[in-house]
Amino acid sequence: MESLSWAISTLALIFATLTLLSKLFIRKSPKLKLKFPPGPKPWPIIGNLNLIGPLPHQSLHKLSQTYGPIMQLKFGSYPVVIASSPEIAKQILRTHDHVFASRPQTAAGKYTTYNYLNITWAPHGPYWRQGRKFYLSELFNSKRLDSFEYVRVEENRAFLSRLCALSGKPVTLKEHLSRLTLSIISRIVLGKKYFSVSEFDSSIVTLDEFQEMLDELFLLNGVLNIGDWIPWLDFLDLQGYVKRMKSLKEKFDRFHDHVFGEHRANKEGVKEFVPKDMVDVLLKLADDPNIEVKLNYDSVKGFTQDLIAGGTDTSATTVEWAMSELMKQPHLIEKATEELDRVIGRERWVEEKDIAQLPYIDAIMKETMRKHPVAVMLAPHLALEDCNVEGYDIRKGTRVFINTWSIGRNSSVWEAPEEFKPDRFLGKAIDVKGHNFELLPFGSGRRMCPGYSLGLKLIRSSIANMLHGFNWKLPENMKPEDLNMDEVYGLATPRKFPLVAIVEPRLPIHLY
Ligand code: HEM
Ligand SMILES: *[C@@H]1O[C@H](CO)[C@@H](O)[C@H](O)[C@H]1NC(C)=O
Ligand SMILES: CC(=O)N[C@H]1CO[C@H](CO)[C@@H](O)[C@@H]1O
Repeated sequence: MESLSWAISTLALIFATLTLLSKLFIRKSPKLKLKFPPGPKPWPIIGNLNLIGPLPHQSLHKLSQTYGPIMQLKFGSYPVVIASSPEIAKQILRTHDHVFASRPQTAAGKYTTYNYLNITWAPHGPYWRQGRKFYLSELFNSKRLDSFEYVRVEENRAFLSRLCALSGKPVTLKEHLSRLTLSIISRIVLGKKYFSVSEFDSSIVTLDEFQEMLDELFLLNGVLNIGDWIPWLDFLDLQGYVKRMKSLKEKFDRFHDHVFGEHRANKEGVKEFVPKDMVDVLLKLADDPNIEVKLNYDSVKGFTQDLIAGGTDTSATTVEWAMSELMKQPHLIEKATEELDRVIGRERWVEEKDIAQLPYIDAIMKETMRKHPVAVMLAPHLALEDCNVEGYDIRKGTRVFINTWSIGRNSSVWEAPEEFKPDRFLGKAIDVKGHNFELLPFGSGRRMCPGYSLGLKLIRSSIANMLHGFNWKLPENMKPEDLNMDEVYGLATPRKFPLVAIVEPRLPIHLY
């Protein structure tokens, strides 16, 4: 301890001397005066990282109360701009969309996503543009999504039966929701589940192992890795994240090689091969000599991984938040089931085509996305050139975050923002598709989530059927006010304490 504080005071002394000397001897070169967004004064080396707690979006939310809806901080060596009002978000994601369409290159992008060969972390350019086009035209077109409706129906039924089998006992909902979304996404993307749930069937991974890989992927993509912000410390890998990223990449490599091997084998010798899942589509594109930017094997891995990672945790986390908020206010569940009984009746499950007739379910989903956007600050954007936003200069290379969590809690934007009130959306034309900048769960503009329509389908039908199929109770001697709503930060921001609930079937038992 002694020697540490001695070292620090020596460093401080040297630093003070150097600053003084530089003030005396280095004359500032005459420069055009730039006006940066307001923000706290940065320290050397760490910048403002000392102000960022374990929940960065909340720390930044508090800072925005002092510095306003557009502020500039320094994370290590890099300037970072935080937008926290709908007006500034619109400036960045619509007015100057083309300027902010890139992503910073982080260790997570480099190690966990095949050297940025994927879409989420790909910089703006022909590769990304083409990838985005594949996503929208080949993978997420409504015909293809509709063709997978049977997968969503089958997996939802299996999920509801598993819950029913556990009625009367406390269940950790998130485990079941993750298995549901992972099963659906795996079947749509990979053609089958590729993970085993019992020790008797042999698959390349077990469900638990696969879930662990995905949790690790999410964690490592959300962490503040020091080397990304203070490059000359990168080689030390102080937090050990880079080591974990490399080991995770090896696991995913083995998984993808196995999956692609099977897909190639199924295709072997088949004339007029018809793609059955998204990996088939991607491998077909990779074999196509006529496309603008050639896709290689690694790119297909990157795409596949993006699809699996982007789709599973996001949807499961949102549904867990929705159920938690509802269980805090049981009268909201009554209102939802009244609608379900009236529109659907008790003799069948809710189908995707019914959703348009269920405005209250839709309102519950939107209210959940307002209060608990899973990507609290979207994914980082990067300024490709100098730009002026609302009179402030933002330099090329600045990283930009849109704090949607903060926008959702701003009382000038939302009445009583702390309250969970789905009714606020009834009869309002606010959507979640990037047109209303006060509600941006999927972002907006060129970098907006390409999987939003699938995400919405997954979330709406699971919320609707969970409410339709079961009565929901908290475990014995737990009251709604005891339900803790703390968050943990990551690429998705889930509950700190998983929701545990007790279900009882509400529909005739032959339906389960
Ligand atoms: C509740 C569900 C979901 C939410 C809340 C969500 C949210 C988001 C957000 C906020 C972004 C970043 C937008 C930005 O940077 O401005 C994003 C990007 C992305 N999402 Fe989603 N997402 C969801 C579901 C999905 C699904 C189902 C998939 C695919 C199967 C998916 C794939 C992606 C991909 C590939 C990107 C990167 C796009 C790019 O950089 O161009 N997401 N998502
Ligand atoms: C809240 O929203 C209003 C209206 O968009 C905006 O002017 C204000 O700066 C926001 N507050 C913060 C703390 O960002
Ligand atoms: C960073 C980046 O965009 N890297 C590569 C993405 O993939 C294409 C095609 O493989 C490369 O040309 C890019 O350099």
